[in-house]
Amino acid sequence: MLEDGLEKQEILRLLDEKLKLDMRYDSGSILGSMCTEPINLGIEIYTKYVSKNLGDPGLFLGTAALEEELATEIGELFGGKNIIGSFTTGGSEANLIALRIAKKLRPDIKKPEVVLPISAHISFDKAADILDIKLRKVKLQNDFSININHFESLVNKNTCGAIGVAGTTSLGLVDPIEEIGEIISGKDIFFHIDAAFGGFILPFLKNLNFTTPPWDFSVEHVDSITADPHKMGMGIIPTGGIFLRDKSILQKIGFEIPYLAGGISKHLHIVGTRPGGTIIAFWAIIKSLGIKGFNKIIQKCMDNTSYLIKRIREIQGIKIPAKPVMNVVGITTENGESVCEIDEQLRKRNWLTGKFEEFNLIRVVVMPHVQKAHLKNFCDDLEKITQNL
Ligand code: 0PR
Repeated sequence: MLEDGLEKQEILRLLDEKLKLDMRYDSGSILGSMCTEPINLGIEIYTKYVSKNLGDPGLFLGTAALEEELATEIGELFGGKNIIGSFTTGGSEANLIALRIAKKLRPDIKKPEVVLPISAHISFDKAADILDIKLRKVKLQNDFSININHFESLVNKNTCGAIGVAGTTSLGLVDPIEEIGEIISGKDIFFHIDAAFGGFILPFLKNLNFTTPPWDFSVEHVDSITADPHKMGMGIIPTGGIFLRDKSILQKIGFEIPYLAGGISKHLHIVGTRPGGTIIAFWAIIKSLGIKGFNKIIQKCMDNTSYLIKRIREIQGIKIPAKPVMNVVGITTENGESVCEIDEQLRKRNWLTGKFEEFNLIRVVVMPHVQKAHLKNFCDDLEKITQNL
């Protein structure tokens, strides 16, 4: 540490220099991220309220009430009524909270198990490791949809939780939530939906008349949903969210913190100190965009997604492994050869997509920062690469 502090100008100069290494969303190269640039109003509001701490909600009663209001509003967007919810550091924390709930609600099970598709996000492996839960992974079929019979066969007397994904990390697909609901019906199994990515796109796709399978609280068996503002919600990093149908869960298994300056409080979170600014910013983002604003953003992403799909279908040697439901597009080889060489060549040309070796696919996420011109350049390069393989 320096003896004397630096002048602001010098600090800004140093940071500019050091952060040159970082990529920018607007560079056009980032085609594999699920995050994007938040809208300006969100950034402004976040900076204004940066010191609010919901780890001690009694000190920030206004912010706490605003969080409640926002969660109810989002619960309604997700087909529920009087939904309670809370904002997290992201989807991983929300999924960890959900698995903890599943385990805690079934103290009678000595060796708890959770059934989930193999395509579920790695955060469930982390959560299971921390909570000592055994994961039972459901196989996928050739078209990357889950094998529902396999799902059913994995449910047993030790199953405390079932997971469905609405917007898979690799392909943006939506699991058959109603069918999973039927399988676990009447079995006292907690049913959690991971819509970390899909949560803030599926309701708007429905408005825009895209085909969207049922995935939310409108399916009666669904107990909780993860949905992240910092993905398609255009929110500030970090903002994730967990939404619950049953209000009594917080009282039943929340952690009680007795010594807070603002007074006793109960929460389901892993973190203690918790940003209020990101939540206030998301409240403002939702108010500012409204349904129409979100529809517009999603329409643009889907137009670009259609363009990308069309171009990929015209390129020999590669294909789309599964029909995209949302703005996530997989690319795989026509003859089943590894995508690693294509991925390497793309990286050499500064294209930053995602590679999923277990499914042999390259993933493009057509986020709001992705422009059609970027996709055109990307596809032109992809064409050259595949021609020379
Ligand atoms: N659930 C799903 C379905 C996800 O796709 C993710 C993250 C999570 C949960 C966990 O969310 P947090 O990362 O907020 O804890 N999916 C992205 C992924 O793994 C995360 C990501 C984001 C990766 C931006 C790269 C990136 O540039 O692809």
